[in-house]
Amino acid sequence: MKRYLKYARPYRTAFILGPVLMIAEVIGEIMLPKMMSLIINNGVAERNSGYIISMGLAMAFVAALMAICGIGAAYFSCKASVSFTSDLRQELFAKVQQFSFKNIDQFSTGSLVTRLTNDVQQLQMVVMMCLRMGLRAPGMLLGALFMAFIMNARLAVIILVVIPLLAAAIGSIMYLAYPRFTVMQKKLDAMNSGIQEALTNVRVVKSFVREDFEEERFNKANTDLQSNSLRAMKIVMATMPVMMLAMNITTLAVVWYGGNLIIGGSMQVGDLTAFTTYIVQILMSLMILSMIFLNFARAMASVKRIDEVLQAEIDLTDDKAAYKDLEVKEGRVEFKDVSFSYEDGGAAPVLEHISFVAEPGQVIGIIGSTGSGKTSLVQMIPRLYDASAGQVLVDGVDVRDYSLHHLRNGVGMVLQKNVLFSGTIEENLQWGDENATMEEIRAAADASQADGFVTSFPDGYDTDMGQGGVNVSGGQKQRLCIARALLKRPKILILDDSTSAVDTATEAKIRESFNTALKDTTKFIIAQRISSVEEADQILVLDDGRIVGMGTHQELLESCEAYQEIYYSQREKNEEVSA
Ligand code: TTP
Ligand code: MG
Repeated sequence: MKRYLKYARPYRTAFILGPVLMIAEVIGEIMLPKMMSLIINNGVAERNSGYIISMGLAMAFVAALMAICGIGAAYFSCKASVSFTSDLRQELFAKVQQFSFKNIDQFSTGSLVTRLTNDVQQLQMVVMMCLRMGLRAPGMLLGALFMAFIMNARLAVIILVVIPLLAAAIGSIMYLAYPRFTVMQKKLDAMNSGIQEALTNVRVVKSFVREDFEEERFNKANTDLQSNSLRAMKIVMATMPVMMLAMNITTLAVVWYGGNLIIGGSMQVGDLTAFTTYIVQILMSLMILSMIFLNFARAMASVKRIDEVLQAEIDLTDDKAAYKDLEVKEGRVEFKDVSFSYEDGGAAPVLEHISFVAEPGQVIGIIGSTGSGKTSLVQMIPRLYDASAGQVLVDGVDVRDYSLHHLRNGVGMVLQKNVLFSGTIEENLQWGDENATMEEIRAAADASQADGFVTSFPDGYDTDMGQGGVNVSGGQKQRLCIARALLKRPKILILDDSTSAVDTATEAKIRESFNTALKDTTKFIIAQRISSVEEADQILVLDDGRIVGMGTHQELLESCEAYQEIYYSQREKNEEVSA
């Protein structure tokens, strides 16, 4: 709860004014029936029209004041709750941005989206409700109860019988509703994840003609959400009629018993009118209270989910970094007996006992069958994941001793699953360096063999990228991603299968330009084709998470069986093609 006060603090004026104005409105609401009874008793019964007019004017004045207070209360409650949750959302977003890959793996993206939108919305609704009615309902309840007892204590006893019964009903409704709302939010997560996956991958869905399958899958998630929402809503639906029934029965009892009192001469007609109004007010406020509680139960389920995000421990931070100001200068990379698995203490490790040294300016080729751990290995250099055992050193310093900012600034990485963002090509390349001049951008694009096709576009570097960079080919996209990484002028450059969609001739040109443009940068090149790594200073051959060969192309050809296998299988294929 304390954590949330922080978000409320900047808007405390609104948080206070809303309920205060609301109380003013409630006081008026309690006064009106009493004034009405005075008009009936003193004005109508005594045929005193002067009294009726003056009291009537007073009532109109109170009503007008109430309206003004009501508008003010609504305005401030709205302002308070909307601003409060907007800040909360901002903080949640910032937190998610800090998440490590591991954190994001734990929540699904769809679930994070639901938490930042729907769950926050639920909280906003309940905060607004509490501000507008949280005080109004109990205030009206107590006020009306007080007035009813003053008017006629014997009659008011009827209400005392009804209240505990209703309270018990409300209690059991809440008890039943909370777990159902929790389930409902989970189903909403599942549905959102489904939508998100199908929409982001709509091209794959279409190319496999899986629309029907996806629709069926969505239908399942959607129906699941529907039935679970209904299960939760059923309880909410039941509340209203039960309360109405209680209200009507109580009113009848009051009118019947009060009628007898009037006939017996111990009560005035005006009092009974006011009394029935108070009864309605009391039961109404109970009904509102039950609604607040219900929504509260629902919001609590959401708050718990928001909390999970806010409280998520970011397992990869630079809090303990010993040299926060240190920058990567040389680009020397050393792995010292590194082992790694994606889950703590999980099944078979993905990498085992990896040790090697990459000297500044060297080209390190990494080759190995799919799933052998190439991507996992290089991800540890910019600390996208941390080693489970052993050490990764950059310039002789453990990567965990750098600030993430400086470490990642020193390492340029072109991911295997790379993406461009919506915006122009120029804007996308500027991710590497936001102050890059047009000349620098063109130089980088030239080195990655992208300048040629970019300038052939009618709009050149101003060409708008579709969402995810859909309007360039796979190979063009890879070349733009390399240019983006080059603009960072990194000390260490990692290309994870980044030229797989580029033809061999163009790829050779890219490698050539690296030799001149990035002479001092340590380059890691992961590839499937031997030709991509042939000229490397050192080639690591990975198999099932272990290094099974290390050396130059010639050395490996002579000594490494796994390497020979890859080499000859690719040569055979080439000969088949040329034959
Ligand atoms: P990778 O390191 O992705 O293997 P790779 O890069 O050599 O394969 P490819 O040539 O196809 O790109 O995977 C090694 C193992 O780790 C594999 O069993 C899958 C697993 N893995 C995860 O569990 N989570 C992840 O995020 C990744 C990238 C891999
Ligand atoms: Mg890979």
